[in-house]
Amino acid sequence: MRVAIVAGRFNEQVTQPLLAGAQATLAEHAIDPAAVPVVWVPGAFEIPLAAKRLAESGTVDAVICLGAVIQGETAHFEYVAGPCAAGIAQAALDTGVPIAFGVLTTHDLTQALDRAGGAAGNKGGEAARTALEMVALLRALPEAARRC
Ligand code: INI
Repeated sequence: MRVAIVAGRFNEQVTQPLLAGAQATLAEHAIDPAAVPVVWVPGAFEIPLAAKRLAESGTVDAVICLGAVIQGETAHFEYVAGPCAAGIAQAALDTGVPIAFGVLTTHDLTQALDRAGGAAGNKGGEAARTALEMVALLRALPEAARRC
């Protein structure tokens, strides 16, 4: 299983623990995190393009995207979070490669930290699990369809 991670540097105090969560989950599934490339981009807005490049490179079975978009006092949040989510979904559909959405969109930093290894778990780990599940699912689909 060849996996790559794209992570946003913006709100790095959140994205670093998301990355640790994703790497821990990969290790639990016998994937050596040291062999998994981590591509850092400036912020969540840049994640879809990097994820798409990786997905279309033919070198990975799945991409895990990690970011943290935290609502501020301006509308910037909406202009970053929406395109990030839509871009990741589009990249997966365009390439046929599973791209997991481990990008937090929260009202404040506390909510984000809660979901990056705090009280509400680690969404980076969840995104890694999702990526692995989707790879297995897509591999099994042709056989499942033949049996229909
Ligand atoms: N990027 C984030 O990843 N999270 C944010 O909360 C955020 N806010 O709020 O501004 C953010 N902005 C930067 C953006 O992702 C781009 O890097 C920037 O606009 C340059 O294209």
